[in-house]
Amino acid sequence: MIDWRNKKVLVAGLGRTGVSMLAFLTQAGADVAAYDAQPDEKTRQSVSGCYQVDIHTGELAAVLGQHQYDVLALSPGISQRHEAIVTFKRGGGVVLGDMAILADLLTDSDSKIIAITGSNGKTTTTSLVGFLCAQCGLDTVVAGNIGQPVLEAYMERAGKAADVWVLELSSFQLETTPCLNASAATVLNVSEDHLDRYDDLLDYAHSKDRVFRGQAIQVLNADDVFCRAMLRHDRSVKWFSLQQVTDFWLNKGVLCAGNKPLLDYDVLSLQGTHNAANVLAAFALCEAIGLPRLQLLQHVHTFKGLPHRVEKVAEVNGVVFIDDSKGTNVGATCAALQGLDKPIVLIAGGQGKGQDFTPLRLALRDKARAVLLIGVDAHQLGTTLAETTYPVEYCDDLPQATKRAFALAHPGDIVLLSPACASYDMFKGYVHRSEVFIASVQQLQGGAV
Ligand code: UMA
Ligand code: ADP
Repeated sequence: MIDWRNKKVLVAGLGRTGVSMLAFLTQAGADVAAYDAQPDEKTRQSVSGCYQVDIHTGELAAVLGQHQYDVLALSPGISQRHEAIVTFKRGGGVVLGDMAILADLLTDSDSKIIAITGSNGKTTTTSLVGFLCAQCGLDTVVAGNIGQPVLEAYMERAGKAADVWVLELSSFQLETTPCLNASAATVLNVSEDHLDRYDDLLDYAHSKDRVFRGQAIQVLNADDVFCRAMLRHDRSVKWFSLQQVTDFWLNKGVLCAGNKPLLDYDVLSLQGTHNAANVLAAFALCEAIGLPRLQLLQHVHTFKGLPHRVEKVAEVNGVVFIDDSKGTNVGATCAALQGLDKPIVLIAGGQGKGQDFTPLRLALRDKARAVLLIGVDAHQLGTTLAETTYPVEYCDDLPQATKRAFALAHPGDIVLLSPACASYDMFKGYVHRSEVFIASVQQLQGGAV
């Protein structure tokens, strides 16, 4: 385990992750300083009040250049391809994130780690796996990209070991994790996301593949070409699929394990075939750490899906409104469209993150009643959807788009908010975007929600 005493560490980024690293590292005896490009006043005050550390701001290059740090403890929001960080590493500096620090802390413990990444379905699968582990009687911690930073969760336990850590990891977190050494790990799927931080899709997929470093049992999606390529021949593997006979697969609406039917998918509260893939992956991960199948089958029935993910929020004059504000990339929106079998008025747009929107053309074909576009990259999306058979219109904001969607929808249609984009150009986040959508639906004439 790392001895942090007398290590000179710069914690970069003072969001939730940075503050948790600061708290842990000061407690572990490191000589810590903090950096944030633009810390807000509240953070500045609470950090200097609680930890008595120097807070550097401005250019990271200048901060790293002026002081001799051994370790840069990096928040996921800061790319380690930052020139200053590349120079720091070249000079022998070590860059670690909170996941790497946790992995080090758990090195000699009996706690298991289940690690979940992928472009879409991470939070749903992480919640389901956490739920199943807890229902099966394991002392379970669910943390990571899902919300609570892992070191915050670790310190909350005050030294009490957990049976299992169920971790959601983003590609950013994996970049700063040399070896997680999970017991079981999955990459659920790979489709375009965060291309503003990667050279291309392959580069992004490589960062996801890091989740398998160590000895983890691999849970792999047989339907995804990138995931198939992640197979390590020296490992135990469990495959899942929506199309082909594998360890866990969907056969005409029935979840199966090899040639054994397990249960009908439509008895679960989850919507859409993409969520069937998440359930299959969750079974595979739980079985990989030894949970009994009978117990998993018993408990999966009581799992409710998560809000803002293909969630029906209202029906007004026969038009159903579905909130998929968490559909923040093209793959997610395509999956949401594929899982719904009514004519759809789609509301999309926001920050495109450098994605190629072309797959939406196919997903919308024969399904779209109309598409309404909002946000900073609306025109880029609109250009991709040019010369399609359905109307594509631009709206100033989400309330206007919702109103227009209702006007264009026929009774029996669905109005789907699934933006395929990040929300930060117009909203505080995807939850705020949902709130504005739901409030706009409530404004509609006769809108009993
Ligand atoms: N900052 C800089 N320089 C920069 C960028 C940011 O100094 O170049 C500073 C900001 O001023 C801010 C701080 O860094 O004060 C924010 O740090 P952060 O962006 O790493 O955010 P955290 O609050 O630590 O939250 C992070 C994850 N955020 C990101 O990856 C962007 C959260 O995932 C995660 O829940 C949390 O750690 C706990 O693990 C959010 C997310 O959007 C939900 N994730 C992306 C996704 O799911 O697609 C990857
Ligand atoms: P993440 O945490 O990876 O963003 P979520 O579970 O929050 O994933 O789901 C986000 C969106 O991704 C959902 O609203 C849905 O549109 C889509 N989605 C969920 N699971 C899958 C999957 N297995 N494959 C493709 N798309 C999915």
